[in-house]
Order: sequence, then C-alpha cells, then structure tokens
Amino acid sequence: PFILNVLRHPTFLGGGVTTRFIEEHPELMEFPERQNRAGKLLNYLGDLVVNGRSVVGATGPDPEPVEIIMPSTHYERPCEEGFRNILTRDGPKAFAKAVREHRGHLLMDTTWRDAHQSLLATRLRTKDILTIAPATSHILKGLYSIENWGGATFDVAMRFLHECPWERLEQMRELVPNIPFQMLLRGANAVGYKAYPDNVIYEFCRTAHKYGMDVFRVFDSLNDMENLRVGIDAAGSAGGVVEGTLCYTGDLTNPAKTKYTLDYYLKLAEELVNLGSHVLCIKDMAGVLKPDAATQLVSALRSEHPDVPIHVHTHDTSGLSAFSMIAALNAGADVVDAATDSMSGMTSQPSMGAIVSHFMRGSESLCGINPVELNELNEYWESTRLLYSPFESGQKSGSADVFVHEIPGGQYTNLFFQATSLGLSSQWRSIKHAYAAANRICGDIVKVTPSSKVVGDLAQFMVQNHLTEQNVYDRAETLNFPTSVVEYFQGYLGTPPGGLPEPLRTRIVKDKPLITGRPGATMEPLDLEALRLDLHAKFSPEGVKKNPALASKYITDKDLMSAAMYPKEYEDYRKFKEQFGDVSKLPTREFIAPMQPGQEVTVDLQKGKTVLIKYLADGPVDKEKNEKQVFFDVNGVPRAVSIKSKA
Ligand code: 3PY
Ligand code: ZN
Repeated sequence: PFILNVLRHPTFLGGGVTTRFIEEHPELMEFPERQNRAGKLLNYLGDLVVNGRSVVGATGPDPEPVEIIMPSTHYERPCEEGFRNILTRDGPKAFAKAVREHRGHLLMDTTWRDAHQSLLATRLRTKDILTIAPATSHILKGLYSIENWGGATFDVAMRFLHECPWERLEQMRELVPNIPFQMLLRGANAVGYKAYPDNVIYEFCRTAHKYGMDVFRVFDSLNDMENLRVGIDAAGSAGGVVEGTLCYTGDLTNPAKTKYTLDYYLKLAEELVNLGSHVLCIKDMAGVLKPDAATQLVSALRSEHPDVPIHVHTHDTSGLSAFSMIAALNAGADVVDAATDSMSGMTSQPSMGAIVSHFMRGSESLCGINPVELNELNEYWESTRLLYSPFESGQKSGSADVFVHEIPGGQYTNLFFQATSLGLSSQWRSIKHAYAAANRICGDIVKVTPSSKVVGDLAQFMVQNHLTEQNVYDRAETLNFPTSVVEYFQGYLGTPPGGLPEPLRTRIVKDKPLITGRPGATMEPLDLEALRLDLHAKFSPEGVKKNPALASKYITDKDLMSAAMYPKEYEDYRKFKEQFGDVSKLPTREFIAPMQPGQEVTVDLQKGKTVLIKYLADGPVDKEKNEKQVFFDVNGVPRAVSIKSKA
C-alpha cells in the first residue's frame, strides 16, 4: 500500500519529488484499514455459538423470535416541525420563553434513556432506536424534548453494547432534527460516578452540544451547589439549554420531616436560577413526590419564578406518578416526563398514553400529541421490548414502600434483581430495610447516582455482615466499610445539606485525608493532547500510529471524551471492535443469543452493502488448542472461523 500511495500522490504525479518527499507527506504512511467487517462479525457470532452470550451480560432466557410491529405510515424523511427550530434559530433563552408561553402541556419522552435504564439495565441498542426514529420525529413533534443520552447510557453503550455513545447521538440527530434532545449530566461527575477535572466537564459538554445535544439536565447527587455550579456553567457555555435541577427527597407533606422543606427547595431553586439555569427541574429520582407535594412545590416555584419554565421528573415505583405529574401540570409546571406506555410504569416513568389521554378534550389534545399515533409507537416498543427479555428484572408490581426506603428507580431494579436472583425471598426485604438505615447513617441524604451507590453499598454491606444500624455506629472504627462509603465520608462526592455527620465521619475516615470544598476544585486539568497521543499510539492504524502529527485525524474529540470519562471501558471497547467489528450492525436477537444451525441474519454493513450470514454448524473441539471451528455461509460463500473455547 505504501508504494501505491506514493504512485498516486499528486506531488509524485506532478514530478516534484524531492528526497524529503516522504518526510513532508506523512499521509503516505496511511494505509486503508483492511476491510474484513463481515469476517469480524463471524468471530462475534461464532463466539456466541461456542461460549454462549456472556459477552453482553444478559441473564434471563434467550429472546423468542419477535415480529416487530411498525407504525402504519412509513416516514421517508424526518419531520421538520418542532421546538428545536426555535432553539437553533434563537438560542436557549428564546427557547425557554417559547416554552413558558406555550399554551397546553408539554412532555419529555424518556423511552430512549431513563425508561430502559430503569427497566432493562440500560441495554437498549442504537439500532432499535434508529428503526423507530423517523416515525418518532413525526408523531412526537409536539414534545418539549426526547431524553436520549447521558446518565448510565454512556458507559453501558461501551461496556456492554460495544457501541460508541457519540455515534448513537449523531445518528439519532440525523433522523430526528426537529425535537430537542436532552441528556442527564451528573454535575461535576458528568456521566461518571466521581468528580472529573473541570476541563473535562467543560470539554465534555462542548462536545455533546457539538454533536447534537440540546438540553442538559444538570443535577448533583447531594444537591451540592458547588458541584452544580460547574455543571451548569459547562452546559451553558457550551451553548446548551440548562435545566438546573433540584433533587427531591423526603416528603413535603409531612410536617414531622424538617430537613427537606419547602424553604429548602425554594432556596435551592433561587440559586439555580441565579447561576443561569434556563429551566428549573424537579428531579424525583425515586418517585416519592406525592401529588399534594407536587402541587405545593410547583405552585411555590411558579409564583417565585414566573418566567422560568418548570420541568418535573419522576418514577412510577409506587404507582402514584401519573397522578403526581398531572398535579404538577395543573399547578403550573410546563413540562413533565413520561415514557411510551409499554416502557412505562414500575421503576420507569408514568405512561405517556395515560397522561395524553387525561388531557384530551374531545378530539383536542392539550399535550399536542395524537393518542392514536402515539399508540403506534407504543406497539413498536411493546414488540421490541420482547427482544430484551434477558434484561428484565423480574419485578412484577409497583410498591409503595418506596416512600420509606427512597431507592431511586434505576437502582431499585438493579438491587431487586441482585437480591431476588440469590433465590432468598427475604433478601430483598432486608436490603430495603438496610437501605433506609444506611440513608440515616449517611445523614439522610439525596440518593441518586453516585450518592445512591454509597447508600446501596452500605446497605449491602450491612446485610452481608448482619449489621444493625446500631452496630454500625458502635463498631464504626473497626468495620471494613466499602471504599465508596469511606470516600463519601472523606468528602469525595461533596457536602450534603447539614454536612457529613459527625462523630461518625471521623470514626470512619480515621487518618485518611478529608476533602474540603468541591472535590474537583483541587484536581489538575487532564492533559487531553497527551491522552490523544497515547490513544493514537495504541489504536490508530499500524501505518500511522508512530506519526504523532496524524493523531488528531484518527483520535477525534469524541474518542478523547470517551477515554477521559471511562479510560478502561474505552480501551476495551476499541479492542473489542478490532476483534469483532461493529456489532451495533447486528439485529438485537443475534447480538444477544447464539444463532441456531440453519438460521440466517441480514446485516447492513453500510448503505448499499448488505451481507446475508447463515450459521451452518460447529465442529468438534480441538483439544490441543481448546478451539472450535464454526461454519457459516456468507452471501453464499462458505466461511469458517476458529473460536477459542472459554469453557
Ligand atoms: C443517573 O444518574 O443515571 C440517573 O438516572 C439518576 O436518576
Ligand atoms: Zn430518573
């Protein structure tokens, strides 16, 4: 390829070759990557046949064959009408103003983010989103936004789906140009579980906005204003709409609860608005915002901030959430969150169909969404969800004890699954009790990623070690607490309202350092150019990786941000892709479960390049090499791959 590159080079063709020709033209060392995309996918499919589907972390039974139900209208092109036009034309302030002035109720659809994070362990694949994206662009053109990125979707995309989260964002953007996209940003923790240096947070928001993100819901897991400030400033200076967020916990309607009062929330909201939030968000991550509390809180915020849109988020864990969202809208909230019916309920958001139906006045839809068309999206998701059966948690109903333990939606499903899969029916009950106790031990805090992980880890530690709440206090100095708990007490997540509880703090932390002030404030900036060179040397094509001048051509700002957030996961993702190719192209069933002999799958490798892969059979184990041959037929041509057995 090098000789070919030289022969094709314009300078060479023009006869202007000097002895420094090669040095002056590093691109001569760039060789096209060997295209063996179908072959790599055979490695993946073969690996599933030989080793089962452990690669994707699925646990339930294999999905049955499913007939995917598509909407009755085929939409060739995306819709052009929607709130995003105001945003791109006139910016976030004009967008906020239009939202305030809008007559009728607005919704955000969480199906592409929180709903599957809460119900299906965040495993929804890009392919299944893109299939329904054109129809969504039309049917949901009246939405305030679609929540489709951030939260846990970023790391799960790389870790388990072997997809690039940025490609997902760009592809969704292409198919849905008209509806604002919304992401969940964990303040100074971005889309991670810990604080990052400030330059990473700013660069992350800038990159997200550049590739299509519009609205940034910025929260902090302790409602710590210093952490919030960084996230809000980063999202705002990136050009995004900032939803400054107060995380709701406790119970406003209970006069005996004196920590998280109306005054507490009003003060928080005031600060969020002063920091430059375009929209105020009430984030009820556990689903404990009762209808009367929603009315009180929204009414008070509405009268204090008449010009600021209010957006309310909840989870349906108790079963009350649609009622609460209707109460919020009636009290003057501009937007509430809901999910496609078949992806709603329990630990997910309330059903969009239910809320839209509630607000029908004859044939007029006060939410701006046609319920008949909406149901067509619901049918798509109802059938598509069946493909994800291995990731279902097994939870069968909602439960009002969430008002006691306050476990947030996504974590609830996770803990439920872990507890019940042990086969001990009492385990789940113990975890819920311990979670409430762990919350008190931590100082009665807001529980949401990552503070919810601290409380969850402490709860599990207590259950495993048969510790009561009193035991923890009595033996704090000698217990070997999980790292997350110790770091929380050191101050690594920030400061909860009322401070970290003493004397427990001192007794747990002992001689470890205490973090005062914002954890990220003392971090050195991450040297992004050094990171780029490092990734270039590791992952760029052989012919160019030794030439640092070509680093930015091969390692993009998107790659950099993935690696800055999740260094190990990013590297694993790249190595996986080198070995197995772009598995995001596989249909979900074949991605999750081994093919059966005779089964065929069509894969669109790129526009106009489709391969038909048929799995034929696997051979005997080669005992010496611990390998198996797996036989396929690709577009009619027999192919065999050798797969190492992990047994
Ligand atoms: C997340 O941080 O991922 C959440 O969904 C919090 O509610
Ligand atoms: Zn949520």
